[in-house]
Amino acid sequence: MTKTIRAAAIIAGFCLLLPSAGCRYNDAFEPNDTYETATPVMAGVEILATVGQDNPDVFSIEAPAGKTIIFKLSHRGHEDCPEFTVQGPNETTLYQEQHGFCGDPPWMAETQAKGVLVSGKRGSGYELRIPAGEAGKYYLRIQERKQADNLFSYSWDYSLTALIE
Ligand SMILES: [Ca+2]
Repeated sequence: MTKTIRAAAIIAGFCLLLPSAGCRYNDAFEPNDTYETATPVMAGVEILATVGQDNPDVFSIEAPAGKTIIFKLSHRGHEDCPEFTVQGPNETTLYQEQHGFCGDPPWMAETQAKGVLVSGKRGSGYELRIPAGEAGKYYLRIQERKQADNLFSYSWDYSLTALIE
């Protein structure tokens, strides 16, 4: 075992024991916590990312009018507890889930524009289908839900693929 591999293994072990150390939160797309700093995604290109509590991830995609944007997310590890928000052009909220704890199922929508379809559940991935009423930028915001009793911040490793059909 080389020194580098040994050091990486020690850090990985430390992160498992102490997730609050922040090591879970490093993905290639930070900072992307706000709509202004959203990570642009290309249709059909898979993104591998990690969202942490108090560290939301925002992605944007350009869509022409009349198409449907499909966000597909799948579980890759850690705590699968996402809360989704979708915003369209002109800061229109098209979908917003109720805030709550991870253990508060079912996660109901607070806002759901006409034609928006959301399916999936913990462990099996999620799919959000968003009709693009007008051309422009659409945003997906992912927030990790809290647990009622967690001492340390949780995070979720996921993959995201956006499609335009
Ligand atoms: Ca983030």
